[in-house]
Amino acid sequence: MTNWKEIDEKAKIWVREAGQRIRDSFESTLSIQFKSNPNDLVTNMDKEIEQFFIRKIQETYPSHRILGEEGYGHQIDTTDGIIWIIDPIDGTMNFVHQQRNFAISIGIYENGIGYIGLIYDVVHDELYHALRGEGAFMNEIRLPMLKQVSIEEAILGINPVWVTENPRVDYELIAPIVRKVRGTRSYGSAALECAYVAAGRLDGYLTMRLAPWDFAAGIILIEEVGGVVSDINGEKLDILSKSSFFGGEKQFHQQIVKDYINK
Ligand code: 2AM
Ligand code: CA
Ligand code: CA
Ligand code: CA
Repeated sequence: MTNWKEIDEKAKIWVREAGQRIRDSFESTLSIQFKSNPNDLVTNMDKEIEQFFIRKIQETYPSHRILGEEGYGHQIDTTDGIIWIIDPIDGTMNFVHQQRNFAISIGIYENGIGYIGLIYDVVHDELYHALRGEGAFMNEIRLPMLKQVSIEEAILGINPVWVTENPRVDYELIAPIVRKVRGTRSYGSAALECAYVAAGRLDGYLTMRLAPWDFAAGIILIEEVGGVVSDINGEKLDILSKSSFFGGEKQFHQQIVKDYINK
């Protein structure tokens, strides 16, 4: 039997320690590089923090595997065993430009089932965390179950790029949703947006392009407060694949998928 409580305690200590390292780094000069294009940034801190987690995990749990955005973990193509899915800094552009609105995101899965979700808002020292079956918390405060919300009363997290011409989705599909909801917000960190859904600050978060490390923790948090997570078509997410993502309050989620996507 896996001792999830023990893993959870260790993971929280490491996340807070990593957060301290990031806060300390604000004093020093960042080294910034481009990845796939000039808007796709990575810094020395993204890499250092991922390597920090890999060292901790391998020292303590040598049989666990690690999937990290920056590629220092393992090559993973099956969900067997325990896998830590890590985004060392989610919202790197915010980290570079704003020194806020970014998070450390860690989801821990066993045989494809999510057990632990941690999203740490480093600057605000707010740790959103969930343990399968035990509920979700922000620091020590338990997050209440989500309350039913209609489309007209909902706030949706969405990047405006999805209502412009783009290769991933017909924007005429998305624009009516944006027009119908009470309001939209875009924070630039998928993990934080998922945490905000779990905390009831957003009623949903919709995006056409995410990777496993962006949503691995968020799925667990949202589900622990009764929310629903799927791809844009309402289909189950594959935890090892990039895809579209839609997480939110159950009634809101169902209504959007039925009336606007699969109409
Ligand atoms: P990152 O900062 O870890 O790269 C910004 O809207 C959000 O999308 C962030 O969570 C960002 O994560 C993520 N993101 C940025 N580029 C992406 C890409 N090419 N594919 C998927 N997600 C991306
Ligand atoms: Ca990135
Ligand atoms: Ca990310
Ligand atoms: Ca990242």
